[in-house]
Amino acid sequence: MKCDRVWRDARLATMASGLGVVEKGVIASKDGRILYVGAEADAPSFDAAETIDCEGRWISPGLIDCHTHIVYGGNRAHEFELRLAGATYDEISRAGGGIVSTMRATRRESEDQLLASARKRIETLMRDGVTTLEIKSGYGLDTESETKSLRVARRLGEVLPLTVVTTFLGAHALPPEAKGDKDAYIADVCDRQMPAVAEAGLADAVDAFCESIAFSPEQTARVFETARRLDLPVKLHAEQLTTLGGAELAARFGALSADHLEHADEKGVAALARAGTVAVLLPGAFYFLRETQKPPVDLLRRHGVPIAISSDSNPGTSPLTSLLLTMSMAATFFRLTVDECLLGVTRHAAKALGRLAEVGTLEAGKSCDIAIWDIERPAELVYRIGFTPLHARIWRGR
Ligand code: DI6
Ligand code: FE
Repeated sequence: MKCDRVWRDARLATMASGLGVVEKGVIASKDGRILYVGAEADAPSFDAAETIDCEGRWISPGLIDCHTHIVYGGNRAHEFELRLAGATYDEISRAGGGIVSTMRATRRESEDQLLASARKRIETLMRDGVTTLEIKSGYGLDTESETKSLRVARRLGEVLPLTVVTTFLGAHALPPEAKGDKDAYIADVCDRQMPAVAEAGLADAVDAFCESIAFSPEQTARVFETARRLDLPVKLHAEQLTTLGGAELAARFGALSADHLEHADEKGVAALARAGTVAVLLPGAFYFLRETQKPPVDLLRRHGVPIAISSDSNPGTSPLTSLLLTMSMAATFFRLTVDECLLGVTRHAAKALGRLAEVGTLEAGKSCDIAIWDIERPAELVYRIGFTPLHARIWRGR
């Protein structure tokens, strides 16, 4: 069988069902896609331009970080100091800090500046084996700055060797010029921002922050109806701080994912299960905000909702740029198993992005995005804190 590259003598975690382990496995790639994956004993003979001996190392699908706000201006280290001195996230937001302070910095910076700072953070994620990354807007909060942020996200996907999936999050917070009128701002999101974003092909999905401190379920539904008209799939920041019915709302619109979910109840979880919506858990925000309410992992398991986990990389509530550390947090705080953590950054994360046909498992026909690890057992990927055992990261066969 003619192909470009062969990785042999590997232990595969294909993630095709559970970990999907194959001992003495082999992967062959052609034109950036997986041509063959499976046991060496069953493999055809390959005529490869290059053969790599993995010496028994583990190979997993390239990791997928399916929820980030990684393009932004400035940072919020000063607010962190205020919080250490006793201020709460809420108090800081109401005093003009929080998301709005990042909005000011993001509006001020040029595309090149935003690109340069995001690039460093993404390169850090890539050292953990990340090959697919979702990036949300939501720090521009007007047409000009939202499209600017999404253009930067698209450019990052062109200049870096990884796949970038973009999400329009205009309904993230209220900008000061809206003067407290949330309905008028949502009208701007629906009538101007989202059509401009869709027209320019800048977003692969639409998200909103449905929360007492952000937008109501009714306002979120308006955003989703507009997305539906523009043929864009939706996802939702739901039930992070309070139970508002965001999970059911997301399910009603057939959302790809509902994210956070610390305060989701059984009705919400059952609705996600029926809709096939992925639950994305974000332990970095839980850690950084010192939350105590954990997401309802047992309910999610019982109802068979696929669980993804993600860094939520953002300057205010999760300044986190390691997906391996995110897995460790998901295991330690939320008691996810090793298999659940690994599924959460591969197969289920791909599903949360609507990309499972393309990435997320080692299967013939998919993009040849793989991570090769210097480990003895998969648990090492979850167990270590602040160490990356990545041996090599392959994106589209290279
Ligand atoms: N939920 C969050 O935790 C972040 N955004 C969101 O919708 C907060 C982002 C920030 O504080 O900058
Ligand atoms: Fe988020």
